[in-house]
Amino acid sequence: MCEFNATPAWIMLYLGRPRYPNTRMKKILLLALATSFALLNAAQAIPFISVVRPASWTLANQGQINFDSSLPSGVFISTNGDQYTGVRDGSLGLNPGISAPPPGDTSNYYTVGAYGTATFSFTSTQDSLSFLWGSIDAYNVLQFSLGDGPITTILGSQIPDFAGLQTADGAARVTFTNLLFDHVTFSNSPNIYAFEFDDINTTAVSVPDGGSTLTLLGLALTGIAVARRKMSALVA
Ligand SMILES: [Ca+2]
Ligand SMILES: [Ca+2]
Repeated sequence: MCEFNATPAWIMLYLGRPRYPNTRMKKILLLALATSFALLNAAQAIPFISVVRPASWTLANQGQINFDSSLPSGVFISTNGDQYTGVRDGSLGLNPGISAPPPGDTSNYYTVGAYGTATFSFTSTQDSLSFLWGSIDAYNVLQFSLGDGPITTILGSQIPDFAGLQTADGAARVTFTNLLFDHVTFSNSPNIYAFEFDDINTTAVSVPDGGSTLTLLGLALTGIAVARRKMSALVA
């Protein structure tokens, strides 16, 4: 298993640039910025990525979303593209130049073709995504977003131990955590074939007030208001 956590460069650059001569004011600004970053970090989804390659796969009807049975409640798929984007029977084997079933997968799997996208939407906010990604291609694109909020994009080439193979060594169960999202889009960039996957699991966030976005927004606004009050007290 490997783990990876991206570090946003912008905050490091900002922290390295003293813009205010007043040391106390600068500390408060940095504290406010760090607080905002901590709040936004959860919303913007800087995910941890774990990769597992088991010795063998058991796939038929595995996972909450497996393309062999109906979608669970609260999950919707919207797709566009040509006829090569959608569910494919793994027992048909390789579709040359179009798609390859994940190694050992003779059940239905999903493939996104050229100029295709598949968006999985959830009626509740999720905080993890796990699926069999095979074969992982450098140009496969995964986009997470929460409401109309920021989008986090992960490329196949960013997956630890990326191999670019259609063998078992090129597939993996990939799990993303440390993020919040309510829809995730699978696509390719540039627009070529193929992003194949199966056996999707997610976990839902439990939010008592029914809206994590509103909760995070409220916390962020509160943090900013506190920081502004402290700044006003300083200059008064
Ligand atoms: Ca399946
Ligand atoms: Ca592939």
